[in-house]
Amino acid sequence: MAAGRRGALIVLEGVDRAGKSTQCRKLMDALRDSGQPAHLLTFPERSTEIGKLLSSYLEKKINLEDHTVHLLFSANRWEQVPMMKEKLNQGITLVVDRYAFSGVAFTSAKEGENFSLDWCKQPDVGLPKPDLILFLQLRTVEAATRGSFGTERYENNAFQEKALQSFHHLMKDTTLNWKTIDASKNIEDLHKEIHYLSKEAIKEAGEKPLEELWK
Ligand code: NYM
Ligand code: MG
Repeated sequence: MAAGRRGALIVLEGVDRAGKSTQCRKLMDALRDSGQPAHLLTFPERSTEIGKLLSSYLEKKINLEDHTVHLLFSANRWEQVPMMKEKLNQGITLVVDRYAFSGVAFTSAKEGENFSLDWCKQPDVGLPKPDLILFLQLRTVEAATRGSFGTERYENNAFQEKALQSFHHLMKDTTLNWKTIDASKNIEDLHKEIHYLSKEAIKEAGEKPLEELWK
C-alpha cells in the first residue's frame, strides 16, 4: 500500500438470506490473504447500548415506536463513524454488512405510517459515503428456498418483498456506485465477482477523498 492512500468503504446490501454475511467473511479473508488491511463492520452493531435496544426490538422482546426505531438504527451507525473515519484514513478498507440502505428499505416497507424514502434517508445524510455498494440480488421466492426464516421481526416474505422494492428505488441514485450481483450463483463464483469489484474499488478509493452520503 502506498503511503497516504485511504481505505475503501465497501457495503454489501440485499434482502435477508441473500448471502451477505457469508460473502463479507469470504471477502475479508481474501483481502487479508492478499495483504490488504481490512476490517469488518455489521449493522445493526448489536454490542452497543443502542445496539442492545435494537436487538431486543428485532427479537420482539420490546416494542418501539416506528420513527423512534428508525432513528436508533441510524444512531447505531453514527456512533461508529469516528472509528470508521480513523480506520479509512489509516488505509484500512471497511467491509460493511448492511448500511443506511437497509435502514431506508426496511422502515419504508412498514405499513400504516407511509414513510417516504426522503424522510427515511434524512438521519443518515452525511455518513461516510460508500465507494462501492454491492447489491446481492435474490428474488424473494428463491430466498425462501434457503430454509425457513428466523423468528425476528421483518422475517417474512411480504415484508421482504416490500423492502426489495425500496432497494430498487434507492439504486436509481446514480451518484452512488451500485453494482448488482446475481446472488443465486454459487458461493465461490459470487465471491470471485465480489472480490474483483472490491479490488477495483480499493484502487480507485486511494486516489480520491472520502465523501458524504446523500449530500
Ligand atoms: N435493519 C437493519 C433495519 O430495519 N434497519 C437498519 O438500519 C438495519 C441496518 O435489521 N432484518 C433490519 C434488517 C434485518 C434486521 O439484520 C437484522 P441482520 O443482518 O439479520 O442481523
Ligand atoms: Mg437477519
